[in-house]
Amino acid sequence: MPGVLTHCPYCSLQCGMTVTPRPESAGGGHDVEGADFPTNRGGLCEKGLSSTELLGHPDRLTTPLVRDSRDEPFREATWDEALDRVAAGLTAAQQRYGRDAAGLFGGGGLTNEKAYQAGKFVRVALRSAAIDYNGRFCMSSAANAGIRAFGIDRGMPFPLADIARADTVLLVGSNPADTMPPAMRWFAAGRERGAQHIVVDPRYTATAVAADVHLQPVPGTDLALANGLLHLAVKHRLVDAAYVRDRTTGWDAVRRAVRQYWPDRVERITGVPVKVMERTVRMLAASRATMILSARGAEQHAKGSDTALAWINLALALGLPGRPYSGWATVTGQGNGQGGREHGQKADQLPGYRMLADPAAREHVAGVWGLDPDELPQPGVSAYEMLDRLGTDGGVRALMVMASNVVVSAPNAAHVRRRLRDLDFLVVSDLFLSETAELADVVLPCAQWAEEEGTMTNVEGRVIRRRQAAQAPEGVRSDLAVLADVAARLGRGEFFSDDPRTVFDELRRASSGGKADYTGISYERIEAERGVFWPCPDDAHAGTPRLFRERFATPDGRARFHVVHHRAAAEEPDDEYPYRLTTGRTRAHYQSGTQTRRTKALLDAEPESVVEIHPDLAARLGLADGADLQLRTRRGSARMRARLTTTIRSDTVFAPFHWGGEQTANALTNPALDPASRMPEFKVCAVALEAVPGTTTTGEEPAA
Ligand SMILES: Nc1nc2c(c(=O)[nH]1)N[C@H]1C(S)=C(S)[C@@H](COP(=O)(O)OP(=O)(O)OC[C@H]3O[C@@H](n4cnc5c(=O)[nH]c(N)nc54)[C@H](O)[C@@H]3O)O[C@H]1N2
Ligand SMILES: Nc1nc2c(c(=O)[nH]1)N[C@H]1C(S)=C(S)[C@@H](COP(=O)(O)OP(=O)(O)OC[C@H]3O[C@@H](n4cnc5c(=O)[nH]c(N)nc54)[C@H](O)[C@@H]3O)O[C@H]1N2
Ligand code: SF4
Ligand SMILES: [Mo]
Repeated sequence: MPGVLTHCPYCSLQCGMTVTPRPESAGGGHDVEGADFPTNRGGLCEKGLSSTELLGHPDRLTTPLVRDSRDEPFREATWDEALDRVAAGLTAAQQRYGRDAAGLFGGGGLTNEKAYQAGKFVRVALRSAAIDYNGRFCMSSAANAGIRAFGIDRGMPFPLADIARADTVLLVGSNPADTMPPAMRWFAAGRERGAQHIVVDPRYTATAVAADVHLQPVPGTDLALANGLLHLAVKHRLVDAAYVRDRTTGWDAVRRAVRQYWPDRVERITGVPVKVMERTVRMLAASRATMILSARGAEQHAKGSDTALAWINLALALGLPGRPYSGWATVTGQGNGQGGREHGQKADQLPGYRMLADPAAREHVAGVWGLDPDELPQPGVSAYEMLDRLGTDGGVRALMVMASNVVVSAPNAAHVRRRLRDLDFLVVSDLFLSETAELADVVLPCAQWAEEEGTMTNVEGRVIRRRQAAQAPEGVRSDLAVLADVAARLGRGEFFSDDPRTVFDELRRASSGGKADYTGISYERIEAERGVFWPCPDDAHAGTPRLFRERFATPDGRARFHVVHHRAAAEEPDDEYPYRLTTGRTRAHYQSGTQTRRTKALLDAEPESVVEIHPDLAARLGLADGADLQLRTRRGSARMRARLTTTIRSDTVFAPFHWGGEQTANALTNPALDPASRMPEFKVCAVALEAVPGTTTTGEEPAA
């Protein structure tokens, strides 16, 4: 049987890959090979290369699991019984506490079709306001900033390959060498042409190693840094006055505001030397093609959206957005992180990036759905707020979790676990018994990426086809069918289909005229054109690889400056919790680790959670390399092995969040939310560190 061209199950690069079944005589299973797709050009990282191991994995769930009470073990059930229980659980909560007592928590890994169906299911089948998703923990700050400044949220307003054509690239809080390894080819190609790269990260990451300049700020100070760079741009007359005049509004107020960010002050806040800031701003202004790329390091803060706006201000003042091989972009994370935020999984949103509170949007989407607009609920609350209120007055009592492992990945995870336990009813759809699924009343085994059809929208805004390349095991079903079947049990079956193409065609109509317009994108076109970039408002439209050439998506076509000011992190170090903790990713593991901790090569590469700590700090604590470290914050504690490394600031430790149990980094993190985006402060909190007695320490007494 020939191989099938599909895409990786993991990150937003959505590398093209060919999946080929191995003959039974060779033991069965599937081979995987990088395909010559425009983003990865044959490259795959170790996660993509090992992804087919999950298809026939022995831990795979292949039958629904149910139980009558949480103290009992699960027992296997038929799909009919499981789905009856789901419908009954959701209905009982709604009858007792009102419609909004049943809800859904979705994921940015779901296909466009599933994300769309999930949003519609909650609004139409449950008629509830209670839906949000893990993208709130990922892209919400950058999305909020993009909408406010440019009038639209497409993470990258240009194709990935444009990176190779930029003369200067600044990455702030982005580590693609580990988080999107095949994308590094475009950076490397730029550097071969003589491009200069700058990395802003509290760690000297693999990405920073490959760059020319590394700025190593205190976590949570990127906003001050951006304002400081803009101050210097004004001082040295590097602002593009003609661009500011012709293409933007709001500059004067920003120019005045950044006067307070004189270099010495910014050095004191950020720890970045004035000389390095001077060099950076001159590099950014000197080239004709300059990009500023943002990611989670800058955005996952209680001031993440203002921080993104500060870097956008800098980009606008230098005249970058809309210029060839220039601009500001945010590097989306999850497989369908972009599409997942366009079709109604977000509490305040309808398909096509329409807003639920907007009467015209309600009217259009209700029309496509065949409903009266008044039947649609109003916006609900954001992801962490929903989790924080589970099982309480006014909160959700019966929850469906689809494609997220919140017990590991949500902030303040021990609290989230308690809240999940307080639910009347929890149903989790997953491929494996994740830490969250372990708490459920009903577990639904779902099909995975290579076993079904659908579309994804990659990091560039290119809509691509995920093709079926393997047979799903007997007993598993697609989320699309699950939602349609539960809707039918709720008496709303006529509104739902379980066929991806049918759902996608409806999504196209629902998106028509919206910001994320998919009207002209069909499965056939995606096939023929190797993906189509949205917006694509009709069949004759070529799609839009590059935005902002002529105008921005604001009513007057101009980009908007915003006055934004530095403020301290929600929690700063003190006597009791003297250090800063930041969190993020390692190369081998993906997110909550449900998939990659079950993959042999990846587990061998990184068998446990390791916290990075500077040797100077380790010496103060009497800690040797490899020692067990207890980390404590106001929320909880976690235990991880220490790795001594000079690549991190000596006042900060870094922990990955890929692990559960006592290694759960999110037991530590601060759920302080950004007021505009409702993003939690994953990237900085105050932490206390102690060597676990009896493990490998230096034997020295810790310094007083
Ligand atoms: N291997 C792997 N790849 C992945 C994923 C994965 O789980 N594993 N997940 C995917 C997803 S969903 C996402 S969202 C992307 C995320 O991709 P990235 O944003 O590249 O990943 P992170 O490791 O979360 O954060 C990036 C960097 O931010 C730095 N940082 C921490 N605090 C600060 C700060 O205050 N300021 C600045 N400037 N930097 C800071 C960290 O040291 C880290 O190196 O990766 C995607 N790719
Ligand atoms: N401390 C800290 N916490 C973080 C972050 C951080 O940087 N630091 N980053 C945040 C970010 S950016 C993100 S994106 C989140 C991600 O965190 P999660 O939302 O937990 O993401 P995953 O681990 O990808 O969870 C996906 C789950 O769904 C399952 N799954 C995969 N495909 C499907 C499918 O098609 N259907 C169904 N039903 N299930 C499926 C997988 O097996 C897995 O259990 O974590 C956030 N949490
Ligand atoms: S970079 Fe992302 S999409 Fe590409 S193979 Fe690795 S995990 Fe998969
Ligand atoms: Mo993410």
